[in-house]
Amino acid sequence: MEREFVFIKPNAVRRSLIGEIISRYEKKGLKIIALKMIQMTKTQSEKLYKEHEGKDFYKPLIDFVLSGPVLVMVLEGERAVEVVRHMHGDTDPLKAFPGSIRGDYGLTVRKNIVHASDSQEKAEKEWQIFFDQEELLEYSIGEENF
Ligand code: IDP
Ligand code: MG
Repeated sequence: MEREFVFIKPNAVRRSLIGEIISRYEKKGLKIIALKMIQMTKTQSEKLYKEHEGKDFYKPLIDFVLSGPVLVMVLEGERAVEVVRHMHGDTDPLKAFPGSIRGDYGLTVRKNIVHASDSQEKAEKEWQIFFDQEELLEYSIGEENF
């Protein structure tokens, strides 16, 4: 089983898309093992986007993710990293296929609705920015049915 770190970006929260997005993960068979709504801190955002420091879109991206509450979560499932990134679609909502979350709800690259870590290693690092180990819960969703 893999774990994937995801967050729903502030514009999606403001647009009342939380339920719609979470519902897709549930229906797909991914298990939500941690979830909370937070106002991200500057320190957390800089840790999360460290790889993009110095790029032209970095500062506006940080300002954007701090512009309002976000939902951070950890999803668990077979091949969760690849599955979630596939469900999210291309970073640019224009290139993301209809049917993907960004393809259906996104319009611009910066405000592309959702974030997901791009590897298992990154997922482990990224959830630790927002959660303590004991916040990740163990329970069954009848995984044998998926
Ligand atoms: P990802 O979110 O699909 O993994 P990354 O390349 O890691 O994409 O970029 C992180 C975030 O930075 C993107 O989700 C997007 O919001 C923003 N971003 C990436 N490239 C650009 C750009 O060229 N212009 C504006 N924002 C960008
Ligand atoms: Mg990325």
